[in-house]
Amino acid sequence: MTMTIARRGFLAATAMLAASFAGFAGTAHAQDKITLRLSTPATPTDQRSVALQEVFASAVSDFAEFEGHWNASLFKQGTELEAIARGNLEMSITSAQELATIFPEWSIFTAGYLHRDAEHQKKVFAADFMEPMKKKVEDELGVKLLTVMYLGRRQLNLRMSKDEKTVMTPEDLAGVKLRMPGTDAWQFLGSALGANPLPMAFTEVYTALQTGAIDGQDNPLPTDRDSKFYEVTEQIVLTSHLVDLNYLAFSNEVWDQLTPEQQEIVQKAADDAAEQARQKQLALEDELVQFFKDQGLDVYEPVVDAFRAHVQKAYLESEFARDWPEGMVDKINAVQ
Ligand code: KDO
Repeated sequence: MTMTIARRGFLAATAMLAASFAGFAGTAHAQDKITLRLSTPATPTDQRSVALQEVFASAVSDFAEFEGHWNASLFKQGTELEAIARGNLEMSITSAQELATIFPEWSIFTAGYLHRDAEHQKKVFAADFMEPMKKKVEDELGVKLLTVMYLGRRQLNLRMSKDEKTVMTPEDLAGVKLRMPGTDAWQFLGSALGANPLPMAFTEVYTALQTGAIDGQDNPLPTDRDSKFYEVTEQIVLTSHLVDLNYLAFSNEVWDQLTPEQQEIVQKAADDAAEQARQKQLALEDELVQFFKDQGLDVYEPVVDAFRAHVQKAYLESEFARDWPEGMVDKINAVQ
């Protein structure tokens, strides 16, 4: 069942009419619930999706029906924020890169080697200095960022064998066609790493690796396993170039129609789901190196300091950095 807030009154009235014609009353309970449709390119087995289905859906079930639309089956990757703003969608798992297409200051969180780890990411999101940035997204886009979801440390994953191509420094990536998701901020990260970035939607990556349309892609290890990229690649280079995150985005219009108690439940459900997913992603990141080795892939560390220096220099000298709020990098670094 698909029901947006705007259509709720109409549908509830229709349901009541149908019930009275059928000669019984009080059967419209399911229709009274708000439907919370979430659209994401993530698979249903991604730990963030699992936590939303297991934790979030049940916590809000007294007054809302959570409907997850995975594999970009409802909206294409990158179009979800606009869909929420227009009242066509209630929730998404958005990224700083997507937010940066509308609010350039969010590109600060697209910079490589900025967040130190999952805990740092969580504390930064909760910091006071984030309030004006979150408020602007609410006021100007009508999107509430409920919580931060840990995606994991992004690693390079290439089709070529290590014998064909060993990657130790950014120079070794010269000429490598590296798929990055489709926004400027993502493309910039690809070039900052030393590669030739190529924009492509997440749902097309497996086939592109299989056919050789691209030489590689970058994602955290849990995603590489979940989307079976290991079946069509030969090596993983542990650059850890981005401690990646997503934000659980929620329609402000829907939020405003919830009671304060319901808002509290939704907020807690979001935080609890994010925490479950965070812990599972972290555990998977530890376990999966061996899994990929068992699948016959080479998994190794490059000279991470060389990547860090190259990437940080590229960002600090970039156009992006001009849009970052004054002193924000220092504030982020100071969060312990
Ligand atoms: C991807 O397209 O590589 C990416 O990892 C980008 C993230 O911001 C996020 O959208 C993610 O895909 C999807 O949730 C699929 O896991």
